[in-house]
Amino acid sequence: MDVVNGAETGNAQPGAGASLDDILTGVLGCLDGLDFDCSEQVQGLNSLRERLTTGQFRLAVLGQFKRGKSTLLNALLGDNLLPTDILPVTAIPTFISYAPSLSARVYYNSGAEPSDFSSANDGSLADFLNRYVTEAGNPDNLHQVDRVAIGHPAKLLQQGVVLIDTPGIGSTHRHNTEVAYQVLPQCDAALFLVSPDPPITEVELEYLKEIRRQLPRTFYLLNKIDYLNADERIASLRFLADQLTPLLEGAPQILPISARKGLEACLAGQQEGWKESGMQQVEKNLIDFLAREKQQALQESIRLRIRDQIDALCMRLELSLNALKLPEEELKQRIAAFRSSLPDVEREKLAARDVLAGDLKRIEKLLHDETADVQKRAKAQLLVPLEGFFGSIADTEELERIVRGELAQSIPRFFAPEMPRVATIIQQEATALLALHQRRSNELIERVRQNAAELFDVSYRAPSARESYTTFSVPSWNNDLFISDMDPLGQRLSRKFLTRKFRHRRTIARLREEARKLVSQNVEQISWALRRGLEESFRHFSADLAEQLEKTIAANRAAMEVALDRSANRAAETAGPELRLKQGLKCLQEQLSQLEG
Ligand SMILES: Nc1nc2c(ncn2[C@@H]2O[C@H](COP(=O)(O)OP(=O)(O)O)[C@@H](O)[C@H]2O)c(=O)[nH]1
Ligand SMILES: [Mg+2]
Repeated sequence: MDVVNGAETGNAQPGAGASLDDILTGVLGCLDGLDFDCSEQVQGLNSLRERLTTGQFRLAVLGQFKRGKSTLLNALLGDNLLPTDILPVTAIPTFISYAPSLSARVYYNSGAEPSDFSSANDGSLADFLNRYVTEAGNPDNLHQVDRVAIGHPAKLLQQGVVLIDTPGIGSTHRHNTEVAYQVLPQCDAALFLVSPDPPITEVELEYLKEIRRQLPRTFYLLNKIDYLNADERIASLRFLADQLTPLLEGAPQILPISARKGLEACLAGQQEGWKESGMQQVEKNLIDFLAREKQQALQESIRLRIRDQIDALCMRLELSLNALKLPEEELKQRIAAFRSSLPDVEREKLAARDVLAGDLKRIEKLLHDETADVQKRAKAQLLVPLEGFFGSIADTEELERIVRGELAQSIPRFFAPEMPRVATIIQQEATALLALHQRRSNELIERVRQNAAELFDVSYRAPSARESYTTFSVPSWNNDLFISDMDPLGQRLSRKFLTRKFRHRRTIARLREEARKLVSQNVEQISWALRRGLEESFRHFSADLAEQLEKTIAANRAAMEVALDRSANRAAETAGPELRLKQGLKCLQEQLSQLEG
C-alpha cells in the first residue's frame, strides 16, 4: 500500500522481524540453482517479504453481506467514509491505513496505472469510493479494480494496523464471495461480524472454518443489537456462542455492538452513546491487542504462509530425489503404480460429478417449487383483485385506464422484493452445497498428492491455503420488470368496429389475458435467471475440479519422471541433478527447522 507511508513501520520489532526475513532470503537462495520451475513460489515468497518489511498488521472485517462491516469500520474511523447500504455495496477489498491527511488510490487488475483521488476533480472521497468500490458504481467490477487503498488520519490506525473492508460472502454477486475468500491469504487477523436477524447461517459457518484455517486470530462481534431487548440480546449471544463453540477450542468471547449507533454517537461526539453501543469496548480490545500481540500475531501469520511454501517445495524435491535413487525397474513400477491409481481418481471424479448433478436437480426442484409459490401468490394478490374492477366499472376506457394503472403499481410492488427473496434462498442452498463439494474435491486432489508421496516415501503435509472457490451467482441479473405491453392496435380496431357491449367484454378478456401474461413473464424472469446461474456455477465448478486435478497429477508426474529421463539416458551425467536436488532440499530443510525452532 504505497499511498500510505504510515508510522507503522516503526512498530516492527527488529529482532523477531529480521529472523523471518532471513528465512525468506534463505528460502529464495535455496531455489537459485534448481532446475525446475518454481516461479509461483518465488512470487508468493516475495509478497510475504513485502508484508514483513512494511510491518503492517492487516485486520479484516469479514462476514456475510449486510451484517454491517462497512458501518463498523466507519465507526472505528469516526468518519462516514465507506459506502454502506441495505443492498450489497462493497465489491472490492478496501485497505485503510494511516496517513496524516485523506488519500485514496485505486489499483487495477489490468495493470493500468493506478488512479489517485484528488479533491479538486473527484468531489468528496465518499463519491470517489462510490464510483470504484460499489456494485452500483462498478457493476460486476467492470473497471477491473483489484483493490483500493485509503490513507486516513484516524487515531486507531496509528497503532500500525491496516483495516480491510471486504465484500461479504453470500450476496447474489458471485464475484463478491470469491473476493471475500481470496482476500484471506492477505490478512493477519479478522473481526468476524454476525447479526441477530437472520441468525448465523451455514454459509457463514463454512466461511468461518476457512478463516480459522488461514488466520491465527479472530474476534467475534454480534452487531445490530439495537434491534433487541435485554432478554433477546442474551438469547442471541447464547445461540451464537452455541453455534461457534464446536468450531473453536472453547467458548468464544463475543462482543455485542451496534455499529450504527456507535457511528452516530461518534459523529455527534457523544461519549455515553459510544460506550452504550459497545464500540468503546471493541476499540479498547483492539488497541490492547495491537499494543500487546500485534507483532506476534503478524509473525505467526507470515510464518504459517512461509511454511506452506517450504512444504510444497520440499515435497516436490524429495519426490524427484527418491525417484532418482530407485533402480530403473523399481522406478518404472512405482510410476506405473501411480498411473494405475489414476483411474480410481477419475472414477471418483465422475462419481462426484454425478452427485453434483443430482444436487443441482434438487436445487432446481426447490427453485421450481419456490417460483410456483410466487405464481400462486401473484395470482391471488394481483389478478384476483382485478375481477373487482371488471365487475364494477362499466365504462370501457375508464376500465382500461384503471386496470393499467393498477398493474403498473402492483406488479413492481409485488415482484421487486420477490426476486431477491427467491435468489437468496437458492443462493444459500447452492453456496452451502458447493462448499461441501469443494471440500470433497480438495480431499480428492490431496489424495493424489498423498498417493504420490506414499509411493515415493515422501512425507506429506496438507497445505493451509486453498486455491480456488466456486460459488453461486445470478448472471446478468435483470432488474427490469415486465410492466405492460398491452396492444394499442387491438384497442383501436375494437373501438372502431365493435358494438359497445361486445367491445367491453373483449376488453375485459384482453386485460385478463395481458395481466396473466405479465405475471407469468415476471415469474419466468426470476426462474430463468436463477436457473442459468445454477447451471453456470455448477458447470464452472466441475471444470475447475477437472483442471485442478489435472494440474496436480501433471506436477507429480513431472517430479517422478525427472528420474525417468535419467533412466532413458544412462550415459548422461546423473550426479549433477541429484546433487542439486539434494542441496536444494537440505537448504530448504534447514530453513524449515529455523522457522519452527
Ligand atoms: N439497526 C442497525 N443497522 C445497522 C447496524 N450496522 C449496520 N446497519 C445497517 O445495515 C445495513 C448494511 O450495513 P453495511 O455496513 O453496508 O453492511 P456490509 O455489507 O456488511 O458492509 C445498512 O443499512 C446499515 O445502516 C446496526 O448496528 N444497527
Ligand atoms: Mg460493505
